[in-house]
Amino acid sequence: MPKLSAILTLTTSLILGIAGVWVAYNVDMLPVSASMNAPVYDELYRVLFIIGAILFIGMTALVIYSLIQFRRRPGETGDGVNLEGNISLEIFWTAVPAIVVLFVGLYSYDIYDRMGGMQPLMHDHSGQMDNQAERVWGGIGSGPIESSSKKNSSSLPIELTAMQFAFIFHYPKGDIISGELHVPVGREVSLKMESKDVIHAFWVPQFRLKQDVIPGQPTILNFTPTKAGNFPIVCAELCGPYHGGMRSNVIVDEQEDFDTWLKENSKESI
Ligand SMILES: [Cu+2]
Repeated sequence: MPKLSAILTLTTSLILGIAGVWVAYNVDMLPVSASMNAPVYDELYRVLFIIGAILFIGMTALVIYSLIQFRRRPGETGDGVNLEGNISLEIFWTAVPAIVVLFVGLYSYDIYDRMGGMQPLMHDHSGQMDNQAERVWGGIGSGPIESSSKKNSSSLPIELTAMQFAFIFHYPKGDIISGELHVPVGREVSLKMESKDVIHAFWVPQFRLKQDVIPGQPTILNFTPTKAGNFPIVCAELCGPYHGGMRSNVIVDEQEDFDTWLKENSKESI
């Protein structure tokens, strides 16, 4: 016959687990997901939310229970019970957080890798461009525009210059300069980013993407938008007194609308 306390612990854990999962699947605090990268990020977020919800509900319930159960009763004036410690309890509450933190660490690494975070941003240690960067960016800036458009690449190359306090986008194809980022839906964009002054950060919450923009060291950020719409670009690095106003927009268009925009703004067509 199992002890009553064991049954109680098991039942409480089960209820807590179910409550945690329910909260994580029913409380939606994230903005719409608009890039191929977003579902991967959201998966990690959900797992962290489950763990957080279990801890929050469990601890709050325990605090409320203790407040009521162990309150001072009328007439009680003595000290509390003298507790000497409990070795197995110490081991248990050290091991459980250790396992949870280790799991979260390894799982986050896996998610970051699946999001492409472990690929070199542009150059490897010897200063060479990695294959993908070379494929997209190899011919740009060093030759006529035709040579880049002929390259067998499906990525759309766009250059981003960040400065206090603006984002400027340059499209090598068509030589377009824009204060807003226009991209077609469903096509990979390769953003080559460099800062003119201090460190800024390119952040689009709906894409679940945030990447530092660094002076003197170009970084490449690849992403594929999956939803047409207008999303904010926010500078996420405190970069000076007007950092809070350093914002822009990314306009994700259907392919035809994007082609029209490209044609209307292209210097080559004039
Ligand atoms: Cu900034």
